[in-house]
Amino acid sequence: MPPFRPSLTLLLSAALITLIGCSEPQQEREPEASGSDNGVSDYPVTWRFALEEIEGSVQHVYANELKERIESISDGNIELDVFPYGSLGTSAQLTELTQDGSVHLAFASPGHLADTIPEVGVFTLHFVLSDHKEVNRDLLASDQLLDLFSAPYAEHNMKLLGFVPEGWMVWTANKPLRRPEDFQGLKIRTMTANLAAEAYRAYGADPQPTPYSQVYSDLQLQRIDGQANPVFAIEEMGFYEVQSTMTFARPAQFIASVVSNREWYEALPGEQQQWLDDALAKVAQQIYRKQAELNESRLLKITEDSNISLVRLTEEERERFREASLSARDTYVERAGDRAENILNTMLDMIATREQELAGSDNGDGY
Ligand code: 6CS
Repeated sequence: MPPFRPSLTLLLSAALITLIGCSEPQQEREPEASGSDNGVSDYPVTWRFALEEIEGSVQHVYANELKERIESISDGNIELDVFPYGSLGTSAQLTELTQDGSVHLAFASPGHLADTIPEVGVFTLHFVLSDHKEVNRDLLASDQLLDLFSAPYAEHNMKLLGFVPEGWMVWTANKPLRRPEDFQGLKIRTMTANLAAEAYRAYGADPQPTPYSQVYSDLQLQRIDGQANPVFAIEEMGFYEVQSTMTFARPAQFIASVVSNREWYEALPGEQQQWLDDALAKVAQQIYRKQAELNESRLLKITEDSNISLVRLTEEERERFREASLSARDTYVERAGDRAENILNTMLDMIATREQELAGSDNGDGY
């Protein structure tokens, strides 16, 4: 049994009321000061960091690493309070809490966030990223990529602090999904943003946008036929218990963004902003390896604990999905506009250029 079950509504409501009750009303509220007016801070200061995933997840590993680093760099002057999924709210609620300053830092996954910031829907498209590990790692860590997204986030009162790779999306269902035709009419759970459904609509599926906390029960009750998530999440959320097959097609990596309230970040005293930036940079260097290790060990656990079938698509099979996926790019551009088109084209150029530079080097991205 996974350590989490989805009946969270009461728990979430209570926690939200407590947290919001601590804040002033949104319209009258200044961003919470982290130091005094004269630049001298009253230490220690506590920052709240909200996660979209439960304890043991990639986001939790990231947050613990950040906590250790920030508390050490600041010599204990900053304390980071980490709130795993289930303690504050759904992804959409966490974004609201960040925008109004109730939490200082949070994860915001594009599959949910694209209803607020349509441009991030690019990360829900299939076959955009490379099969080459270094290409993806360099892309996600690049300032050029962050610059492309900083204005869209800022317009929604969020500061984009980084993109975090969490592993390839793996499809689970009660049958193998080897061809786009296998998706015909399939009720596949997607993350809640409208754009997140488009990649699967392109295969003829019947997407079912659903909050993360509801996926297990919807699979169990067969209200949905399948879902997509990285391996570590399939393990810790127990999805493998209620599905017969995992199909590995490497259509997209699960990419999360780390954000803060923009006004809060900009009002941070200089030394605190520096500590945060330094700690984020250190964690960014480690997380790619850590998520890969976590995904590998969780796959082992799934295969030890169950008889689930693992289906790995051939390159020919993947190519059929790639071709079928391309129409979703047009929908993305139509819905998200010119800035989104520029983002997609720039990313494709950056990936192609880096792939050429690394041509011939054997660096497949297993996870
Ligand atoms: O599928 C989801 O909704 C979630 N999956 C992961 C791996 N992280 C957060 C997200 O909300």
